[in-house]
Amino acid sequence: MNQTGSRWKFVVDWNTNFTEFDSATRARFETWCDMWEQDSGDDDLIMRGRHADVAAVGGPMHVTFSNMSSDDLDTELGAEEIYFRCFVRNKDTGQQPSSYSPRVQLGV
Ligand SMILES: [Ca+2]
Ligand SMILES: [Ca+2]
Repeated sequence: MNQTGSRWKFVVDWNTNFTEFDSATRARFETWCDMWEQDSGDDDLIMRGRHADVAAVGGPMHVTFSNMSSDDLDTELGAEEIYFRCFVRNKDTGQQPSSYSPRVQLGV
């Protein structure tokens, strides 16, 4: 994560894992990460990530959210608790397990 003036850039490094069954069935998969801000009630969805088709081989993924403005990130008074939720969706079955990043606190 870095900041230039009121512009922010976030890089999400995560990993995908597939079973031998996933690979063997030649199912089609897509991945994406959404950016959220945590609240005590409903969290704020800051930005949806782009979907990308992937093969069922697994490995490290890098997703970049660049040129985010402080206004986009500012959902409340005080610090913002930003996290990412990343998905792998089986386009044939519709199953979409997901995982959450740690939260980072920002003053925007
Ligand atoms: Ca919050
Ligand atoms: Ca909020």
